[in-house]
Amino acid sequence: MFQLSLGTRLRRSPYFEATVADGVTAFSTYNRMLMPTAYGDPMAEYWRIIEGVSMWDVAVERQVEISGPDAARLAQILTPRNIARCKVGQGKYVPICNHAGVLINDPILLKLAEDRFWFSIADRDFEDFAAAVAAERGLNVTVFEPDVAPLAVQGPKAEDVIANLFGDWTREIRHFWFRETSLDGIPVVLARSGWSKQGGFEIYLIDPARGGELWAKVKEAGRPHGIGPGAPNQMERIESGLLSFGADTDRATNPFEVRMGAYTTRGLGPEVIGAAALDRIATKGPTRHQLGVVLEGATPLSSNIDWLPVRRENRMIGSVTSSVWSPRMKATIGLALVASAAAAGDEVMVEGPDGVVAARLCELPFL
Ligand code: THG
Repeated sequence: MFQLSLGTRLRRSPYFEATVADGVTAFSTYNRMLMPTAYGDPMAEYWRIIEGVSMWDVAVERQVEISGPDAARLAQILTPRNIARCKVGQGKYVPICNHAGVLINDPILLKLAEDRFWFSIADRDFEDFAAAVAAERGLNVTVFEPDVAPLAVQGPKAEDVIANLFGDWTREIRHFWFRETSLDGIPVVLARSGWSKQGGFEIYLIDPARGGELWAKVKEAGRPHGIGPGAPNQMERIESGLLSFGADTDRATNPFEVRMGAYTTRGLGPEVIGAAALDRIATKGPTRHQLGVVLEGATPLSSNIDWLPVRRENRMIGSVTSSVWSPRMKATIGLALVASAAAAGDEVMVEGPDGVVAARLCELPFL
């Protein structure tokens, strides 16, 4: 059809050559980097995540590091979730909001030391925002993007692969917790995390010169478990109800609308960006919410590049923001951002690229 023009603005991952050697067939862009999205066999890639183990180049999940005497204070200013009790070695899923309470990122926060944090960000610039806030508030911190490159190992057999590589102590790591360690001298941060609900780890590579080496080691350790290359998977993540920031959110989405209300804290006070706005929204109640949608008929929708209008009794009530064929549900399913009055069980019509399709709203996750 057409090609993506490469250039120095579009950064490559330390695993780039390895993914090309392993047959990558498609890339997307994310945080101004190339992100592998497919290796030519979508069903094999899906079932490896569900039943086996898959390895993903997710170097696009960039780290924004905040360190220095005021680092903890700035980290709390930047997220409306109370992180006072976050321990060194612990990660937390934290919304980032603007002053109006609109979601502008949904990173995982890693507390590396009392005065050192990483925000592992979604596809939206954050470094300049964090640095500007630090300067405006007169805080004594350093804000920068270290060249750290996560490699995800996901699926029910991921734990065995990681234990084989790093040792059995890794089986005790709790969800979102991590440890700084090394693999044959390659410095990494090892975390139990990842954008699937099938279990797994993320190996944050700290020396970008050693991407090929790390990729080869994971591949070798995974061989007995049938590991293969993959990527953040639309089928699995929609079945599991995981949010894709920027795909399922728009320029007005607040955390309550996309099931992130539980990751916000009331009454954090005026220093925290967006906290007062979220307190007000919580009192009034959000105007939209996110539900699942199951489409009738066995035909997958042919396009996923636009939000699809959703109508109930001929009135527009919202949009399907992402949709996909679900191999386990044997139906086309999607995430819908709809008016708060719409509820699970409601019959709706979705305006797909090939015509209008009947559908029913449901609770999330699907599986
Ligand atoms: N890994 C790393 N960084 C990332 C992502 C990642 N940064 C961007 C993006 N992905 C962040 N988004 C998410 C969204 C959801 C989850 C993780 C990252 C997630 N959610 C669970 C859920 O919603 O059920 C659990 C949340 C919880 O229990 O706190 O795991 O993938 N490094």
